Amino acid sequence: MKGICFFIFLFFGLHVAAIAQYAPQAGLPGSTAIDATSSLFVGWATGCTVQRGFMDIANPAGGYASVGDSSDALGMADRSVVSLGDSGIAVLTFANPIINGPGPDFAVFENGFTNSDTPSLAFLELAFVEVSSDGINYFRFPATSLTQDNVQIWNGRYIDASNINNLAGKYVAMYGTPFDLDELAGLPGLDVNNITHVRVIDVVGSISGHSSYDSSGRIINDPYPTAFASGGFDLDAVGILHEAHESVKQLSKDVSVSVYPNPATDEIVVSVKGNTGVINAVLTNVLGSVLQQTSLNNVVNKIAIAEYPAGMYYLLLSDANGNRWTEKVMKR
Ligand SMILES: [Ca+2]
Ligand SMILES: [Ca+2]
Ligand SMILES: [Ca+2]
Repeated sequence: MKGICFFIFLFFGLHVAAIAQYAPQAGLPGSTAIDATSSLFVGWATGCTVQRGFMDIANPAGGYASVGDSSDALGMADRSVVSLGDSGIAVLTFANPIINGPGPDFAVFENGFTNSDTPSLAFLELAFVEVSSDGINYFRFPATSLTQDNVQIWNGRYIDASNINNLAGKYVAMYGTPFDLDELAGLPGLDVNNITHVRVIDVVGSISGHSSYDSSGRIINDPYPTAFASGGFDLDAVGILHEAHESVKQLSKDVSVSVYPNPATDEIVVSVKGNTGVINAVLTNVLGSVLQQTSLNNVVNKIAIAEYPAGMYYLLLSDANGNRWTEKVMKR
């Protein structure tokens, strides 16, 4: 009998674990939602391009989503949105790269709303989130949707945020859904300490045809069809929690140089404005041993540092007129 009880306990224990719950909707204990007015935010997206999707991907003749424009995704969250439509895409850029600090590093805002009767449920439109450190190669946060896929979400049906992980739109308006770059650390081709682009891709949400899938191959069920001008994911804002310190200095009267990110992992970027000649760059370790010497001929120059051990380095810049500048750079 004792053995059977243990077996039953084990069975149900495992069953509960199998329907693992994530953080609940904003305002509930344990939620990871970040209020738009939080002092944790150090910046907001400064650039956005949008590729709209159809209002209904199954009926292209109906036309594209059209509410708002890309400028609605810039600056602090404010409930002004750009609607992406089914499978629509937004690419966000930033004044300074996003880096992987402790905990979440940026948050995405949509305009969902809670069910007034049941605060754990909300009308949510979801989107995949991807990041890039070169604007070419994008890496997706592994998304999870444990919402049932038997009954299409739409009129009178809401989503429980505790079934959703790593999908933008998990939290209601003015509450950011957080993303932690640590989850993507170590992927070849991605420098989590130099994220220059965030890409948001609408989840279609249909459970039959044109479906979008989570990282485990489950159908993601979210409101479908949304065949109106504000269809699909409504992007309000992307807030930065950890950004690279960018050091901008005047090398001479005419020439300014900025070095970022700092700390850096794979490469240091040196951008030169107003340059009228070649700038010489020397990278040394703390003992002054020269590791690299290069001429910076471009507006944006990259110095590879992946092969060096973590620690402090010096970047010495000089021009033909004898102007000199030294920057301390931390390698992670
Ligand atoms: Ca982080
Ligand atoms: Ca959708
Ligand atoms: Ca906005």
